[in-house]
Amino acid sequence: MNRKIEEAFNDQLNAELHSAYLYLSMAGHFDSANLKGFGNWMKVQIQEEMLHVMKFYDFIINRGGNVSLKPIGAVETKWDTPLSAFEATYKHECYISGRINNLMKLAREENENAAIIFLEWFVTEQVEEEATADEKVRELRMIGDSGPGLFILDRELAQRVFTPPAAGAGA
Ligand code: OFO
Repeated sequence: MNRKIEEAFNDQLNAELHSAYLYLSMAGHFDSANLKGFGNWMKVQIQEEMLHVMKFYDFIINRGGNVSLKPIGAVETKWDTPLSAFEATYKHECYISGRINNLMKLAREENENAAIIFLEWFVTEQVEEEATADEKVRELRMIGDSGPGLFILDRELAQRVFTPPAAGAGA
């Protein structure tokens, strides 16, 4: 496997684990505040992130590389409001999108076609990741300080379920 790609993909695997860790922290924050719907939304997000982790894992292995795990960076544990947590989520997803774009740039420079095709799935996925978080930010801004509004949104977020991609999609 191209060594630069191997190293960069291992770093991204770590970043995806870090994302899961961040959302686990947010899930705990919401669940202990009795906002179980918000907690559920974050738990589904963890599953999304673990899917991303395993996609990088499989690609590295399939290309004959080595998976090398590094420590996962610390994450925040408290947010002042649900809005601030979702603003942080949106910001984080924009950061991850930037990382994916950098990986794409590297793959093009290294003329690694398999990596380019693999990363295309992530480019599309990040559009959805950003949009989903931004939608919640906008809803929470609309709700403002409304307790009933928060209650209704919490019920709605309790309905979120993890939907794995169809077999073969982006594999
Ligand atoms: Fe893996 O997309 Fe979010 O972080």
